[in-house]
Amino acid sequence: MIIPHQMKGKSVAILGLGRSGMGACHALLAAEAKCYIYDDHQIPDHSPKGAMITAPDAWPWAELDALVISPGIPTTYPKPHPVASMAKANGVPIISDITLMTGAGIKAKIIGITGTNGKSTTTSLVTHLLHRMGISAQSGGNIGTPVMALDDPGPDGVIVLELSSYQLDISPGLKLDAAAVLNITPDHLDRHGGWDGYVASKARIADALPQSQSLLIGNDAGCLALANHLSHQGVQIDPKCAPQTGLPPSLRGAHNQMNIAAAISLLGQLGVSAADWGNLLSDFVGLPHRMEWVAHHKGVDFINDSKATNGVAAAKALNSFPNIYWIAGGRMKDDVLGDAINALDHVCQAYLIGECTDHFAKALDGLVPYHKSGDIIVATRQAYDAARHDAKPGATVLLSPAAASFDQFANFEERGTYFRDAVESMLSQDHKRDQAHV
Ligand code: UMA
Repeated sequence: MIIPHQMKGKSVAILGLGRSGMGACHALLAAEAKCYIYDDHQIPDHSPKGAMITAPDAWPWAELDALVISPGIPTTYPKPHPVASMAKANGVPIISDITLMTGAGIKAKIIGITGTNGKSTTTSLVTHLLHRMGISAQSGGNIGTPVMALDDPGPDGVIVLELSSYQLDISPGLKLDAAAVLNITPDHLDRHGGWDGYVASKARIADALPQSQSLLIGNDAGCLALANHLSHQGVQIDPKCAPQTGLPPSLRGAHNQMNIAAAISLLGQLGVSAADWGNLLSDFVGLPHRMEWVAHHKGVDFINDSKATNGVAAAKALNSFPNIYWIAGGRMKDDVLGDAINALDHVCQAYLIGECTDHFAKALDGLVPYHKSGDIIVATRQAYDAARHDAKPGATVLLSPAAASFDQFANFEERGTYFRDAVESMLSQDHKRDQAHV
């Protein structure tokens, strides 16, 4: 755990008792700060020893030194949470767990990675490369581990942070040694008051760098728009610095070239280099639900890309495999299939699931054959049978929904796990049937 000794004796309120709020609470208590904590939806049965669970109306606002707010709670758009408004009215700074962490005198170098897509993969890539080179490294932030739960790996080590736009908006005082913005496409616009606000949030990462360090930026239109908001010089990431061969399946596709190039460039900014990056990357396992290889059976690969909750992300997977039997659908985004509509060249047939089935069917009409499958189990069976029947080289049953999961699942993780289970159970049923016929 990182202990924010700078907060010793201070009074801090915490709103939101999820991963980041609870992480901040434990760390603040260890630093001997006074903690007032609250959650609108889930108050824990046992509060951490020494913390006071009190409704914000009863907080001693005049005494508070900071409000630590969870990144999912709006402070501005679409409208500020009432407690954020109370903090502003009382002149109490709104901060995140990340502000606490970077103010804690960490000895390790800190890398920050943001962007609309690819943040988690790039964060994992940097961490993987550091480990493979024998350098002590930890990753946290939006990737899942709350930052206060990390341990400082010391002056020879590195902390790799995945930073969301939500986190960048509430992390004054953030300090980084190197940083990258991978790409920017419309997402979370309601939370940022529109496109300009979203880009401005991403630009905040530059303010965390020392003057001597350039911000690494991607090469899409969003990153070009970012240049207008930057306090620092931006340097474009060169995808050519990524190795082309020896990469595992989870690192296929042009988007992964960018992620790898960003990882190598970030390490370069810390003075870390390697003679053979390809060799170091060859055993990178990849992240669950992001072009995750699930199985290979009778000439067909199964890939779980449940994390692709929008058309931009799905287009990347659609461009990465040769003959695709595509499972898509869920709760539709505003741009329907978005970029995915321009990435259908490798799609043999589509299998539509969830709420947006009719809208996706209309968009695909005349472009690729589609089936209204309804749910993942039916879609997986239909896609596999068609792939076996067609027997094309590199046939891939790909779940890359281009839509949110909330119509049928709690989140994209649950959807991806359901797909994995559907594949496993289908292949095991087929195996039993084949055995019975022998
Ligand atoms: N809550 C309130 N009032 C509200 C809203 C929420 O009290 O009005 C409470 C909830 O009841 C909950 C708590 O706030 O108990 C916060 O829950 P949370 O899930 O929002 O936050 P954490 O568990 O702290 O998770 C956060 C990040 N969540 C968000 O940004 C929404 C996690 O990113 C991150 O991994 C974690 O901190 C550790 O750093 C997740 C995410 O969905 C992956 N990020 C978004 C994305 O990637 O698109 C930005």
